[in-house]
Amino acid sequence: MATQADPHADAIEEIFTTVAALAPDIRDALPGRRVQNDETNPSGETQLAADAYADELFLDHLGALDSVVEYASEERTKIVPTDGEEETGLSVAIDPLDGSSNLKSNNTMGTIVAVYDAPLPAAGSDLVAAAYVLFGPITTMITADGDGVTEYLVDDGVREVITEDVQLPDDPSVYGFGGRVPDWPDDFTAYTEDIESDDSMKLRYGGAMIGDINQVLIYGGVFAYPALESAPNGKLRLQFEGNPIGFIIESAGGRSSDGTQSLLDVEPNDVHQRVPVYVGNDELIEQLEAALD
Ligand code: FDP
Repeated sequence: MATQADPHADAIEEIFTTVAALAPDIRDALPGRRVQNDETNPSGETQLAADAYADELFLDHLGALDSVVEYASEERTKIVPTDGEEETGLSVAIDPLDGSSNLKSNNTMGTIVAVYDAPLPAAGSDLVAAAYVLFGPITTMITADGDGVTEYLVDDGVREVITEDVQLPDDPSVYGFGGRVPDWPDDFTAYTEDIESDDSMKLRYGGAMIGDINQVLIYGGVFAYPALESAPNGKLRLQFEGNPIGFIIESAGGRSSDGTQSLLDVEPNDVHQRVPVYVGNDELIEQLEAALD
């Protein structure tokens, strides 16, 4: 995994500060933007007015930073070159509103940010930082900069540290698996039955990856959006979801996998490519890779 290179420390801080500062704007914009746009996103999913609004807002603000040379978003087809410093600039890939189908039912959603020291599409090993904002009952932000994972409260757009050096607890207790159960491959189904038969584990699935990931980070456990019979690469996207979440979970002492290798080792070939995502406590992902072998 990449570690934070000193030359990028200020740039990473500037990107994190910008993302946190926009959180109140995003939250304030949600009530009037729960309706569907006439558009679909590049993955063919229905786009809400809130998705499009958040994407424009992040492009305007992150694209204006000297430290950013490329902006890519789950909501737009093409990578946008920005006016940052060619020599030192970083590439930002963002899921502006992960889990936005939860907006209608007023459940958790979030923003995911991946910061790569390479042109997009980039490998997880090119990540220098990743973060997410969680719009739950309160707004929190998790950051990983190669030097540890930190949880913040975001109050009025400003970060206040809640927990430094966040680590997955050693005694995992939650699991959440996406996709329709009849669409799961048999080997994955067998794995889920093993997890379910462990009476220390509880099902917690909210349908917004970022909320489900945060539970794994706080309580320990396993999250999967698996390869499906109908979609062997699953649903989630490598640049915007798999890589940054893999980076954060591995930075917090856990493990990530696409079924056979770390998500951070998956070869990038397209900015919107999908990847099966399995993350959680080390032993649970080891058990999963053995089950899928
Ligand atoms: P959404 O479509 O609401 O944006 O990546 C997209 C995502 O949500 C994830 O946040 C979530 O884990 C997954 O899709 C949910 O998919 P299912 O509806 O298939 O459960």
